[in-house]
Amino acid sequence: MSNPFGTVPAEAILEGDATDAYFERTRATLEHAGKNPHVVAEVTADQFPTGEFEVFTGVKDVATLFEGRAVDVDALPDGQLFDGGPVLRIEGPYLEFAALETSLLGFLSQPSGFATAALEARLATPESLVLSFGARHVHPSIAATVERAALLAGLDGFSHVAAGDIIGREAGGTMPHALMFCFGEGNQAEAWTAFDEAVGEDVPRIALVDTFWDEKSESLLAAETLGDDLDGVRIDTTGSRRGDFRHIIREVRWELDARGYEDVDIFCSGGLTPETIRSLCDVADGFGVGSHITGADSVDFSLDIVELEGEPISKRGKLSGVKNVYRTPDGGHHVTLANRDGPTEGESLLEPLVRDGEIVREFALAEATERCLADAEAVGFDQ
Ligand code: PCP
Repeated sequence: MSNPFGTVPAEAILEGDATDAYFERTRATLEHAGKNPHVVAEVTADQFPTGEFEVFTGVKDVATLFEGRAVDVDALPDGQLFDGGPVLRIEGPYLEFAALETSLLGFLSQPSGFATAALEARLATPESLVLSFGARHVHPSIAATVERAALLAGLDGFSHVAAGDIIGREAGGTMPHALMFCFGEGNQAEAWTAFDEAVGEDVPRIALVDTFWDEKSESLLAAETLGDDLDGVRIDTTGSRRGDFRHIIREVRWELDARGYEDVDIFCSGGLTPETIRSLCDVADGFGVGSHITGADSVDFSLDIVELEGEPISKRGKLSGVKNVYRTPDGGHHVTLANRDGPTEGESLLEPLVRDGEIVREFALAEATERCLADAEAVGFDQ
């Protein structure tokens, strides 16, 4: 299949060609020496619990990567939080998976970063509508990865259409500034009326009200134009014009209320962070969040061999031996050697993912979201 955008095709990932060159040298060297040791390797970000929790996701893609490989893989459940110790464990002949390390870590690192940032936005305002608007900031080939991570962390919706097809949820959205430009300054009412006439009834009537005039004027015009049909206004005031954004929103609310438009909601977008969301959530009804999620740091996962032919081994600074991780009722995350007892009442978190090349887990997004939000509460996820 042609690949006009220069992205690495799925076939190359599955075949292990999406790898770092030194793994190819490793294969050549081990084959030359007649070695292919039986190992256990673990993926970790931090060895010991740090108290700084992050969301684990990307595991569905990892399962696909390992399907058909003669290895066993255990991993945290999708959406589980962690702050140290292994999140994933592989056991088998090293050459069965050596070349997969690069893709394996990539499948986990970036989505886990997206989901952690999305959880921060979610918990900044648990009761408000929060939507993922950031697909435009990433390569389109990973838009569904962004949107799935956002939903996993409990966001209410997302904007990217093709991502929706992949995830099985419909994308949401109303109008960009481009639509307003096409009608021109002074013709905002015409634009909103045409929108109201053109789009399906299931699409909320949210008028974009910061394009040409001040937010108060355009909001009142939208309310007068669409009347009871208007569900809300969106304010995306650019940073250079923002001044006191909270004051602008309160002023719009006041003026809408003063004219009887109490049912018109106010939505905000543009450069929002958990901090700004927290500062606005008592005056705005919903938020579109993009760059806070898409600009999240990837989780710094690495893969290390911890057991060689049944004997513990490790690089300096890493912990040898096969480990288990546990969640205790007080929200603790505990790391122990797998051949020792875990903490009293500890729930063991690593679960079978692949057994001798067969995927032995199902991946339901709703279940992962429920787990993520419950675990965030259990561990006291600190934004
Ligand atoms: C919104 C905003 C940001 C987009 C969404 C993502 O776009 O202006 O560019 O939010 P972020 O700042 O959190 O990443 P629209 O107002 O829909 O964009 P446009 O001006 O292109 O119409």
